Amino acid sequence: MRLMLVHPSALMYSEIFLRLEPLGLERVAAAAREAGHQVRVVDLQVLDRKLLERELRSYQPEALGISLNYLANIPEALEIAHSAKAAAPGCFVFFGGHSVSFIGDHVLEQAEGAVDAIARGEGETVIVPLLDAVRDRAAHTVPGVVTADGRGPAPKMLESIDGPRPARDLMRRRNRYFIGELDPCASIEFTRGCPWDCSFCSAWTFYGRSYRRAAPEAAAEEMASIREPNVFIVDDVAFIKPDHGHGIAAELERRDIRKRYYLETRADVLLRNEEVFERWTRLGLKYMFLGMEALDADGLDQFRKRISPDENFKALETARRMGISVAINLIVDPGWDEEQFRLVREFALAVPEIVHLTVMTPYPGTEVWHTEARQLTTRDYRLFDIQHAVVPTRLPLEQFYRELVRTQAVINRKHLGLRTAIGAMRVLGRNLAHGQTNFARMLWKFGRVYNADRQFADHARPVKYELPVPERRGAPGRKELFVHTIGRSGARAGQPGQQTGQQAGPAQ
Ligand code: B12
Ligand code: SF4
Repeated sequence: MRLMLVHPSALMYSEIFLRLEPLGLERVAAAAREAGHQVRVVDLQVLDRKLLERELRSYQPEALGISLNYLANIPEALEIAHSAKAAAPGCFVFFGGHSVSFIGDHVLEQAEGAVDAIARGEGETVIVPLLDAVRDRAAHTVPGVVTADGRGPAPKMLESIDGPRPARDLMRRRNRYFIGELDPCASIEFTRGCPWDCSFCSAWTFYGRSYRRAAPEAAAEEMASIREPNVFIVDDVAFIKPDHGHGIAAELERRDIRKRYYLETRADVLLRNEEVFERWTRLGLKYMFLGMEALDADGLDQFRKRISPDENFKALETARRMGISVAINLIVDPGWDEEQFRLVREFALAVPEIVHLTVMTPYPGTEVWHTEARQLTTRDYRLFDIQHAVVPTRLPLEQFYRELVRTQAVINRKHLGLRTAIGAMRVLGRNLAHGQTNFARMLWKFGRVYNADRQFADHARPVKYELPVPERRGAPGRKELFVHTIGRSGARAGQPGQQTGQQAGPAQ
């Protein structure tokens, strides 16, 4: 079958720091291709919409799948679905990915016939049975699939995440993927799932609290096949299990692979597994993102981070000692007043790390979606990008954005101070010499993107598509939130106290 897979545009507020290859979509593409289908991928983060429209007409896909990891992309995906139906009559249109898996029925209804199915859960297991079923008009019988005619059984999980290897060769303009000065940058996955259960996050609910690891040899083989000199490790929490981190490191050392790496992890994992991270600095680990979320114990408890401020600060010292550059995330509560913003500015100026701010946002699939007592002030999908306030702010909304942008600007100025600017110029020179312009554009775009008036004005745009109304009813049972429940051998659900223990699957 002629299959086209599309990733929507990048979200404006993140594009300035990064733009990365859509690894999930590449794996779906690989699974379909391995089964003999003809596959074309269009990533709108790096290709323009006109090209997509042209290719819909010339390629005439028999099936079109759109990746929806992000709620904010849903309106764009619905528009594409409508134009695909017009440009390629008879084309079977389906959506898949993280966010849409939690609200499949609602999105199907909104599409008014332009979307034939939503594929919930992991894409590698659903894509081939779905394409086979399209021919027999039996999509509604496939595990994980929701259609207007009914829904199939629960989605299936992969036995092992070792394959299929992402179809990176199908991506065009790969040189446009970057994160900060890691330009160009590829992505790789070593583990899938997260055993913690933070109240604002859906990473754990999607995978039913399971956690799987790639075999070290398979991970190293994949790394060896990556051409880019920089790699983003997409795991939710990197190197939870020290033996796994060491195992991959040993395989990379054996193959003499050196790249520059960026990863995300937790402070307690870093403190517990210092030697692993130390070994990875020798392999090229340069940047690390730590989701600190809050500076005080109350805030951390509220998010159920299961960590103390003390551990967070110790982890920063450890990373500094290892020479790793750290970005810290803090969650801004819409209830903040000027004083709380001031305290964060003070903190951001006092530490050498880059402080990144995200606004507390209840999402479908998270616990806070059900427990947040404050009413949503908007259900416009486009504002659910954790850079907008979607529950009432204590400060008038416009002033809230001024404080937010002012705080981001202070942080930005700190990092573009004279010393940093000289460092940046060096990197810039190196990248430009290799024809890489992403990092240069990022430095230039900051002021245009982070703009309080613009953020405030985003709330006044006409709204065509809205999120469902949250069902407010106190903390739901955990399994009610899960997309995948553990119905396969291997991955199993974790317990809060055993974050490091639930390794499973054939990869061990
Ligand atoms: C890596 C990552 C990123 C990367 C790469 C994103 C990219 N271009 O793909 C970067 C750093 C760029 C990123 C940025 C952001 N991210 Co992010 N990200 C992740 C993370 C940690 C892993 C995603 C991943 O690559 N997994 C590995 C691959 C193999 O899995 P996958 O992408 O999920 O794909 C599988 C399925 O979803 C499905 N699938 C995917 N696409 C399709 C398509 C079809 C047709 C089908 C059938 C199936 C299918 O099959 C795939 C294989 O099993 C997830 C958390 C998570 N664990 O899912 C958050 C997550 C998706 N991100 C999130 C957020 C909030 C953001 C930001 C908005 C944060 C910000 N403000 O800076 C930005 C927005 C980026 C943008 N769109 O422009 C939220 C999503 C919230 C929401 N409900 O919308 C998540 C869930 C994290 C969280 N804690 O809540 N992110
Ligand atoms: S540790 Fe990170 S990925 Fe895991 S549930 Fe908490 S915020 Fe989500």
